[in-house]
Amino acid sequence: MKKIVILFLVLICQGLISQEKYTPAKENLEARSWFEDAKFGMFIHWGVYSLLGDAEWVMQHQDIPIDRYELLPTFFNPIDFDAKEIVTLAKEAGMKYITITTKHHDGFAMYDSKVSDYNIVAATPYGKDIFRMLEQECKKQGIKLFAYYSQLDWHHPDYFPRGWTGRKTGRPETGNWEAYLAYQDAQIKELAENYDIAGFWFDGWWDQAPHKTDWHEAVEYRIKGIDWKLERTYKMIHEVDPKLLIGNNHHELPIAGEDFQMFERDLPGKNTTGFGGAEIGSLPLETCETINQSWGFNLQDGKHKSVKELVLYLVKAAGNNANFLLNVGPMPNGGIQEEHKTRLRTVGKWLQANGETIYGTRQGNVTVEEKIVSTQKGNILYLHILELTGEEVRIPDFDRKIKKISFFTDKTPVDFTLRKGELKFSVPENKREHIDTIIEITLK
Ligand code: FHN
Repeated sequence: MKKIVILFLVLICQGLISQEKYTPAKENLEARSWFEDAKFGMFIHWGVYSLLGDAEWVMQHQDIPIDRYELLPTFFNPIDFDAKEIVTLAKEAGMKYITITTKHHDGFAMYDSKVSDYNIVAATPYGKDIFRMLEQECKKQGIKLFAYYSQLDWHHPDYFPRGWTGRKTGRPETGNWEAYLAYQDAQIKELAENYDIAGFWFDGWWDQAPHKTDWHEAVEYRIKGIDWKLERTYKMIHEVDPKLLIGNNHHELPIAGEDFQMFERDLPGKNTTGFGGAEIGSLPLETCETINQSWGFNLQDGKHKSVKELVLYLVKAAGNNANFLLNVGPMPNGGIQEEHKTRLRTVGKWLQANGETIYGTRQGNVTVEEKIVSTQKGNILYLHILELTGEEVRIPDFDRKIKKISFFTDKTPVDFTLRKGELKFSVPENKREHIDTIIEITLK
């Protein structure tokens, strides 16, 4: 009992148990349904860390102190960055939105921040606002733009008490947490006010969460009063613009003020990463993944996923009611690796042919392990057969009434039986698709 009370107090301190009610505005609800229809977005992790070719955690992984890390902006000059090319690539891939790091854990802003000079315009020889360029290009090409913002900050002196990362970056031994929150909120406010964005993708909350292996210390730690005041931040954002969608990668159930729930490197509810497994709430869902193994540019990482793996992830995400946010980490010159470009374009070709079974759908109610997932739009149910052993497909507990069934690709009819709740049909060799054999079921 005592443990439960402590946990409750801790969750209140962390702002994870909602104390206020949040009623989303009409335009917010409309934005949510746009989001759920969109299904596929491009995640971009880009910052001065790309110069070191060791991904976005390099400051922590190489224990780089702030005064050395601050040299990076002085020679960050991504002359090949081309907003038009990136947005065009996203469109070719069939993506409907882009979410880019406006500030990652290193604290460096990739937009023209008036709150701090530690940003791409004021502190680099490049001197241009890549976020603004993307915003304008997105508008031209009809793509929405989201701002990733890391609440965790390895650079700011007032980020104190420290969390469990960035302990060796040389921040002072004291600090004013409220001052840090004021700084953070001022940056978030300028992003909300000055850029035409669709919403925020927050990250880093977990830095102040209990260390997974040291629960007791962590409880004390939280009770000492580390409070992100998330609801205050969310309220401020929705006051600027009620339609802005807010998601926070805290790996917990959403709290009041949030508009979508995200999962990282896992389908909703799964926990292959060790930090997933959050309960699935009632908000729109999204899951994100990398093309190779890294978010930020990593020179040594050549383990690129195949087109098949990427499409399967997208289809499974849709079958689990989630959008898929697929990451690229631009190189220090602003360009995107060839291997990623070709994969994205090929995924886009698959979507050109099969997008009808993905965009604008919601999860169908049929799944068979991870071998078959389903999506649904109106009275059309799409069965995505992702793994087939033998010709025969049997689906138990099928409780819908069927008008007709056909192969999605060529609309030829499928012979089937539906007896005692078991749907049975065959997929001959010549009808099998390499990635996903789609069966279109018109329901009565
Ligand atoms: O630490 C970050 C990581 O660098 C990356 O931004 C991912 C994206 O989901 N989120 C954090 C880890 O949860």
